[in-house]
This record gives sequence, structure tokens and C-alpha cells, in this order.
Amino acid sequence: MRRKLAAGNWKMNGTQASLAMLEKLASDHRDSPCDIAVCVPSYLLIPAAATTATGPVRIGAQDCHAAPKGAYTGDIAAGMIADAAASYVIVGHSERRDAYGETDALVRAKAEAAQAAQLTAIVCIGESLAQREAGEALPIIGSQLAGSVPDDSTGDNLVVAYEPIWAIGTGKIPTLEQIAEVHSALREALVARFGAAGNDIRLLYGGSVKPENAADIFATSDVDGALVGGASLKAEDFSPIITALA
Ligand code: G2H
Repeated sequence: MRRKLAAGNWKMNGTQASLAMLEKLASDHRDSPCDIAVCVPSYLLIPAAATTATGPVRIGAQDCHAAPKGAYTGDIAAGMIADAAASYVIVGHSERRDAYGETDALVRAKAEAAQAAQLTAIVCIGESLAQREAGEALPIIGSQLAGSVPDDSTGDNLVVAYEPIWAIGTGKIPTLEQIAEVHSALREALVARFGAAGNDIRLLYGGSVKPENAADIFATSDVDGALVGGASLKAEDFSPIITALA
């Protein structure tokens, strides 16, 4: 049975003052049957993990380098994220694929580094609007999945997030049928590659998830939770999303 996961992605938002929100989430959802994660900017990893050490909220980073250490100015290694007592790291978010030209091969190397550091990699994939309109969504997503996911993946060290690029921060979401179609194709591909263990890997939907649409998205088959950006910045928005998942 896959545990549901509500993961927030603060992107380049939040300050030390935002840590109070994590305490509120932890207290409001201390009996939640779901996993809860918040992926914070790197400089908040240590205080966020310290703030949430005993509650239901786990902390994640938003990217890592593929190398364990070295002369990579400005980057952070997966081992450093683990050393901060964080549990997750997002890799291959479309904002990074776009801004930094990150390829599937690089995303896979980062996910491998994350798994080697005992972190759970949240690997993001998703099609552009042009690809969707050209009828290429499924093949594109299938190829991103094949190229970005490491061979040693399990339900413990990998989460896949389907984030159609055109739905990110735009308020638009795919139809529930489109989400179901993609998630079912992803599940099939994971089982084809990993056998029964492919059934243990969680599939999140991401892109303009809000309190108003969360319940419908979570009722969609093969959706095990959400990766939430804008609506994870305030407890009053993220909290009802977590509740809708339970
Ligand atoms: C997609 C998502 C979080 P938002 O990037 O990863 O952001 O919920 O703001 O669309």
C-alpha cells in the first residue's frame, strides 16, 4: 500500500520567519495518515529540519548536484542535504530543466546521488503546452521517465511527480481524465521496468494544486498525492490540501 504524500515546494520563497508555519502544520496534522514534506530553499534546510524533527513534517531540498563534493560553486551535494537531516530532494523540476538546460541524464545522475545519500528523490517530469497540443504528451513523459529515473529505484527512494509545464503557477490544470491517463501510463511503465516493485513508487500530480481542486485531483486513479508550489507557502492553503489527501 502506497502512503500518500503531500509535498510542498517553496521554490525561492520563504525566510526564517516562515518556519513558524512548519510548526503549525506539524501541530495541525500530527495524526495525519499521510506523509508530509516541505522542500525549502537550501539556507533553511537545517533550521527547518530542526523545527520539524519530532513531528509528521519532513524536510526536502529543491535540487542537488550529481557529484558528492568538489569545486561546484553555489551548488549543494545530496550528502549535505542528508547531513541537514532532510529526507527528500526534488530533481528535474521543469524550472531547472528550462533555466539550466538540465537533461534527463543529468536529472538521473542527481537522483542517483540523492538515493546514494539515503534521500528520497522526487523526480519531476512533464510536457510543454506545444507537446500536449501536438499529441506528444505520453511519449514525451514516457521518455523523460525512462531517462530520468535511476535503475535502483524503489518505493522508498523514489517519488515521481507529473507536472505539466503549462499548469505550473498558471492556475490551469489538465482535466482529471488527462491526469488519470498520464498517471496510468506512468504506473504501467514503472511496473514494466521494476516489476511488482513499480507499484510501490508514488506518483504525485503537480501544477496549480489548490485547496479548491485538491479533492478532485486526489480522487483520480493512480494519484498518490501532490507537489504543491504556490499553495504550500501559507498554512491556510497547504493545510486543507493535506486534509483532502487523508
Ligand atoms: C509546480 C508546482 C510545484 P505550483 O512547479 O512544484 O508549483 O503549484 O505553484 O503550480
